[in-house]
Amino acid sequence: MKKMLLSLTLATMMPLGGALASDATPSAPDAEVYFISPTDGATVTNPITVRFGLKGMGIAPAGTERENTGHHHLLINTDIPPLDENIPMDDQHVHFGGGQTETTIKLAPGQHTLQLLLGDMYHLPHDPAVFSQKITITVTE
Ligand SMILES: [Cu+2]
Repeated sequence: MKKMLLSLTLATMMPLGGALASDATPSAPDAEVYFISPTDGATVTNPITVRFGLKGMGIAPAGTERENTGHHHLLINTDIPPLDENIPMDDQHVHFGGGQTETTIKLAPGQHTLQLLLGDMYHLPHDPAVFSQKITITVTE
């Protein structure tokens, strides 16, 4: 029991995620990312125009070092990836490293989820991470 208490104390004293906190780019305290369109629960047809909204921070292309900026990532039918790693780059994690604030996608008919996650110049989520609500849309054709 004594040993357990000791390790608990040590764990508490360790700066949990300390390395992450120092490596990650800080986000602005009031930063908010959201979908301008489509909206949660929307029924849409292909091609789907997705517009990204951002408050409290600015957009900068990947590789640009500027305080309180980042670029959008569109997560399609997936959850938020590990926040201490570079955001994956694949069909479900689409990067907008050019600083784009909208895109046009095609999805199979049915239900899909979309979520936005802001990444810094290295494609790493900020600390704290800035991500949107996960929305569900229905594609009819
Ligand atoms: Cu990126």
